[in-house]
Amino acid sequence: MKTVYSPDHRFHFPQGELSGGAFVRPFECPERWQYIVDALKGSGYTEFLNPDALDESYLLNIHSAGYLDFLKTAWSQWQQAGFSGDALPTVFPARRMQQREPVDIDGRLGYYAMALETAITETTWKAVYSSAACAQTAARLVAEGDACAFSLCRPPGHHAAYDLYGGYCFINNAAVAAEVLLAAGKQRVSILDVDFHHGNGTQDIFYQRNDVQFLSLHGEPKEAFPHFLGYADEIGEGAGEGFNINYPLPRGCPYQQWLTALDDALDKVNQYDADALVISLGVDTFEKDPISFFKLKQDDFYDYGARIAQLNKPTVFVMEGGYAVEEIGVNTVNVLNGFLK
Ligand code: 7XA
Ligand code: ZN
Repeated sequence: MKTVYSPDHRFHFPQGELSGGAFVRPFECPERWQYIVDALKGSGYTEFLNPDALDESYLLNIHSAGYLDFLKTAWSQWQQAGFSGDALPTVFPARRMQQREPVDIDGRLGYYAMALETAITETTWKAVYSSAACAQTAARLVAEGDACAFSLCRPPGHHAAYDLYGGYCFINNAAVAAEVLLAAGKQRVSILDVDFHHGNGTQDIFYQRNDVQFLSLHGEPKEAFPHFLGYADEIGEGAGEGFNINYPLPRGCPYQQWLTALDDALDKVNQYDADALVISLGVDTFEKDPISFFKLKQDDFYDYGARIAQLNKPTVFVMEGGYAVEEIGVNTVNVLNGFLK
């Protein structure tokens, strides 16, 4: 399996994140990438490549033009407004308020944000661009005949919706991969999201479509971020009805219970007859993850990687979350090793 990665991920590293009332070092930090690379190399992976230049037309299929313009210009507008720290939203278009894009940068940040832990820095766009480019190239490899590929995306993407950023995400990398596969001739792509958090952005982007099936196993929204999406009764709309499948799972969820949901999701991918698979691979389901509440152990990652392989579909793995930093490499590589066994 080839890994597509970029050193440009380092261009995104905000000064801090608001968490539990304190401004803390971001959980989504650059060492995550290095631990994964080290674990891949330590486990015998030898094929690493940098991404092709990003074809931005893929982005316009999944994000609004206004949102993309915002991501590219937010920092300079923030700086021109006289601010020097990282750009963070402070005001949101909440219930009974207008959903119109303001001109002022404070207003624009709140208009496009779904949460305020995610800062934009001077060089964030460079990292975001490289992350999406990794997903594009990994999907190209699979579209051209590789059985599988791993896109080591950083920052992650599955919370990024049509016109919203947050949860450490800006461009939806899994959606980029799906679009590349469809453009290359695949008819039906399943995106299986095994990150602890609901992939609200991916759901949003494909909610009315039937060429992409979205399945997500995640902490139930009553208790877990992103809180406002991810319920089982969200099944898709219009042409997309029946193609969005959520598995909200309780606090303390052990592997056997998680696996029951996974097996059901794998059956549904088969019923859909997907001709390609994108895995939104977050390993924050790990029992020691500092911001999540499932109980998966290191060996469980290997086991479920092997189960995903039984689908026997061309597969693109796209990195999402995982914050038990010292174990993130082992857990990620366990999934890939299980898949390749
Ligand atoms: O999959 N998504 C993540 O791992 C990011 C979750 C962000 C949680 C922030 C809670 N304040
Ligand atoms: Zn997550």
